[in-house]
Amino acid sequence: MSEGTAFDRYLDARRREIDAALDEALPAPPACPPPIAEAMRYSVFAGGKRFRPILTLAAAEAAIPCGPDAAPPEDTGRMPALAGACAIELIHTYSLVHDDLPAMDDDTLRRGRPTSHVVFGEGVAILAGDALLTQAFTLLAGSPSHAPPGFEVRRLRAIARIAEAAGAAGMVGGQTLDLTAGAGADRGPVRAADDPEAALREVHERKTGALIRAAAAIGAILAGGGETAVRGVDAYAAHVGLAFQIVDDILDVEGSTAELGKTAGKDAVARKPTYPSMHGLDRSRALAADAVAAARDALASAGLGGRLGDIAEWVLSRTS
Ligand code: GRG
Repeated sequence: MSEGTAFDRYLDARRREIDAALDEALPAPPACPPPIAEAMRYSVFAGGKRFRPILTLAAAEAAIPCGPDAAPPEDTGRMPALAGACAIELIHTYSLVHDDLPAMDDDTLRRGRPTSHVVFGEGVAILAGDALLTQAFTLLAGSPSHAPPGFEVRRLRAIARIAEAAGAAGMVGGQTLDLTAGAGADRGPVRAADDPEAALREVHERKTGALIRAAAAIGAILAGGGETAVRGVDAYAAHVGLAFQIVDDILDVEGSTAELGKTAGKDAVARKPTYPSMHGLDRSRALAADAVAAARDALASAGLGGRLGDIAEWVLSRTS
């Protein structure tokens, strides 16, 4: 008999599905030189939680219309959503590889292993990040091979959403704010230069929140969900993204390097503004719980069910 809760088994099943699809999605020699294939695989299969791709699949499952008018099996959106989920994880992994570089956060431990540049050298680590980002769009553009009618519009919408979330308006922009913090007012937050709390929120919304929101939204889009479902999932994920980041800040204070698989306590050493540094730990925990409650409200307003509520609670209780 399998152990754990039904939700634990759900997470395990989705992880297995995602890992198998990632294995197929990564390039291998002779299509590419062995060192780049090895560096890409090293970081993708280093033991991440797969939170974002699981969110994509759960959003697809919640948004797929099912009832008397349910779409035929080949048009359920499950396979396209799996490709989207893998694309999101490839982009997330690229961002971690680049974030750890000496020019950025200069870290030596990630997902419990030496970082990519420590193992392969800085040049190959930069290229591995570049190749992971590019591979994500190769995957999105090419899958599934037999697209159902009307799917091309969904595919393009998902590609546009992911590109915006990953690029200068989203994750790259947030990382830029983080990197240049304190370098002068003209380099600071775009929307809230004179309000430290709003400025912190803006960094998080761009650096972490945008990709989490996109992960959920493209699940609903690729699955063929209606506008109410897509908007509901998007609103839900905005709150979940905030909760995820607040918990990340708390874990950086309370977690151990062994448990997190990355260097703990870095925010305080770098004197970065975080939720705990601005609000204290207790208030930060309450703010994360408020964000999860708001996420649940968004689901209820859009009439969405499935595993999305459990995923929001997982974000709150996670320890790594
Ligand atoms: C280099 C363009 C560029 C962006 C980097 C991801 C990122 C932006 C910075 C990482 C710094 C950081 C710790 C951000 C907080 C949130 C975050 C992305 C945590 C790591 O994600 P998890 O916990 O990691 O989902 P796993 O390993 O489980 O996938």
